[in-house]
Amino acid sequence: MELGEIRNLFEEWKKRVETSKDLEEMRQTFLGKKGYISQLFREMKNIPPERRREYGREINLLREEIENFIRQRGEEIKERELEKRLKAERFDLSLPGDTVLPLGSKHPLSGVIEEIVEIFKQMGFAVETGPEIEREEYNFDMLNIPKEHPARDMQDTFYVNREGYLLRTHTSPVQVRTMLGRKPPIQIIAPGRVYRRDDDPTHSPMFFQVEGLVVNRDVNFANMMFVLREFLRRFFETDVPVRFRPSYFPFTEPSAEVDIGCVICGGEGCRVCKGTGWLEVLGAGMVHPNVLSACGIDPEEYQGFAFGLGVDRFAMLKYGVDNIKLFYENDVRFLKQFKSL
Ligand code: FA5
Repeated sequence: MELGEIRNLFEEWKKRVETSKDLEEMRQTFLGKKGYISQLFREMKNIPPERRREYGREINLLREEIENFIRQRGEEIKERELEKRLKAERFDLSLPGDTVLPLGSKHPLSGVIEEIVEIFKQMGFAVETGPEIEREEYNFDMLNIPKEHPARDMQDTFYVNREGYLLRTHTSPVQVRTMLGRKPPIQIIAPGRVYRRDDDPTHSPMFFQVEGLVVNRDVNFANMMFVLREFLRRFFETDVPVRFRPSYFPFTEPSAEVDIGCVICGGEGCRVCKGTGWLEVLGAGMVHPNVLSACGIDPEEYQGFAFGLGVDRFAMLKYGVDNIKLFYENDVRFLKQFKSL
């Protein structure tokens, strides 16, 4: 074939190259080993020697032109094809992946503890903590419960394998630790786990309490009633019926137990409130002078009130749960219901 014909062919190809496949075909046809350009070079021997130089130059020019065209069109095609692919394969980064890991949720008791702590913080209380393996002295003796005193039987205790230590039966030893550690004014709460040999639908061997302690000059029982009523109103977000019953704790005098109207049955009487319509949710009272003295605080100068509430009971009432065990069995079907916490 003549150079002129090949140039014409090139012009025709130029018009119809659309894809990178076409372009590759074109490259083979013109620039490949058996392509037109090689053929033209092979014809060289049939060209009269005086024309060869000129002939060679022309072929090279044509080859360069073809190479340039292929490079340029190649880039265009690549860009167009990429754009097309990106359009077709749009990634939606907001779609969930194939293997969505199940998302956990906050345990209802954790949620309730956080809520209780938040309410007391808003009322000016600071947060304290104490150990779960506690000194017997702090759990009992310094709280005005001497050894052999029948009051120790009120809280059936788990003892540990070390003389003088036990699993704390209430959060009240944090009162002792706080008073030993600093001088009044004191206004603290202490959330934490406690342990007792108890087991029924409203009693668990391990449960949660939040202790409260206020010590200052001129603190009285009415202050305590106000704080507790206000807390209950904020926690249940309604004016729940509250009653203060005279009671006995060795570490407070006078003492009270606080009940709220059973929200499970609306006060009609059910399994949870044992038919009474009321549920005991906390113990409270004025800190006994013996306790203040044992902790180095002069009872003539200072008074205090204290309270201890059962977190599990609060959670049961808030969410209408009729068996405390549900909080500890980790049944996902139960826990899932508290996803919004
Ligand atoms: C006490 O533990 C006192 N330390 C509370 C206190 C503190 C009184 C400061 C005065 C001053 P009580 O044993 O009543 O008191 O327990 C307090 C609350 O814990 C109860 O009202 C109840 O709501 C909850 N509670 C008691 N035993 C269990 C249990 N086994 N399971 C779940 N909740 C319980």
